[in-house]
Amino acid sequence: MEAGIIGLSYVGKTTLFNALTALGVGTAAGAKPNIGMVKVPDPRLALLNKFIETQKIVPADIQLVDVAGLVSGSSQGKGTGNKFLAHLRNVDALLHVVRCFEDPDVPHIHGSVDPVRDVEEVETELAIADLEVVENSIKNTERKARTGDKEQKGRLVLLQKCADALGQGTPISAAGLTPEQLHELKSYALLTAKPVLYVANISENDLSAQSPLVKKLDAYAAKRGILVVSTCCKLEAELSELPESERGEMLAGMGLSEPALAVVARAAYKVLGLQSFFTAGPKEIKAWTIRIGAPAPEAAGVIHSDIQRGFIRAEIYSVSDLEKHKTEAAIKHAGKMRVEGKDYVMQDGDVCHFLFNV
Ligand SMILES: Nc1nc2c(ncn2[C@@H]2O[C@H](COP(=O)(O)OP(=O)(O)O)[C@@H](O)[C@H]2O)c(=O)[nH]1
Ligand SMILES: [Mg+2]
Repeated sequence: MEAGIIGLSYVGKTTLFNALTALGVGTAAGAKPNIGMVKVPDPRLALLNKFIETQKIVPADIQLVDVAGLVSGSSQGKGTGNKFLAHLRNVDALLHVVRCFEDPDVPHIHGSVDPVRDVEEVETELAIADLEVVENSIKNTERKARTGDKEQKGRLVLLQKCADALGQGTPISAAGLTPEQLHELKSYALLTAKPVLYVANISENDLSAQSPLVKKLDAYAAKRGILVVSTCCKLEAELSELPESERGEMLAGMGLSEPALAVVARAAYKVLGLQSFFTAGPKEIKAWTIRIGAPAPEAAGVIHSDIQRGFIRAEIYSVSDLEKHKTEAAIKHAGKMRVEGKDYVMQDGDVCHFLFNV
């Protein structure tokens, strides 16, 4: 999975990137994006390892892309242009960092902190960038549709609908399109069609996220059905620089039970409709990512296309079965090892052995 970090300048995007990746990159905004991999924390991996000895543990990973701040009006030719948005076209989800902290030492491009104004400004810029893509595609499609091509004519109607929505500042994700239409638009990689998660960057003096600024953002997000995760990026970035053994103490001092990475990763999975399943054996215990609702062969295909192609059946148990019975043999003995076929819909936390034949 790949996630892109967006927001205005000086809101804490690169600080969040550092908090999540522990890469400690400089915060000067360059032309090139910062790219880093993060391992998705999942306590179930260690739990599996309590009962199954293995050589290595492999968590799922997310690739993070951190770009420069959006410049207002630049997409209409003012300023330098939001060209760097191209780096975000292929991400699966957007983490929209919204500044909710006051700090006289950190300038705000508008001279005051106002999360809702900022969010609307960024979303307008994304809509404008998408509108440009859609308008160019309309021109191309019109040319093709003139030959009487039915498919192109249908496409033209769809693109026009997108242009109308974007022109009113409505993101594609809220334009009332059917899943089929959204699928048809995939190749245009529209930014406002991507799932979004707001990351409220809260002040180190407001770790319980109770300031009026956060509440304002929460209310706005609730109206739009968007999930908000609150985190103090600055403290989290400092936390990520500590040796693992000292992090627990700092977290406790902040009144938190887990670092931002765990919270953000979980929320990103939720927003994207994703879940995890595991494979566990003497060579490795590994977490894999699939969409909620995926049938067993699709899960097999995440491991290898051959396993999907030659799928026969899967033997499946849950992490809690292992906790209760301690070994796979005991799970089988207790009749809890399930044999599932092609139509089985995968459940979060399934531990699988796939049987296949190619
Ligand atoms: N006080 C405070 N400062 C922060 C916080 N998060 C980021 N900053 C500071 O804000 C400035 C801009 O942060 P940066 O991550 O570079 O913002 P970006 O332009 O969005 O990438 C830096 O000096 C950070 O140290 C925070 O939670 N509290
Ligand atoms: Mg930055």
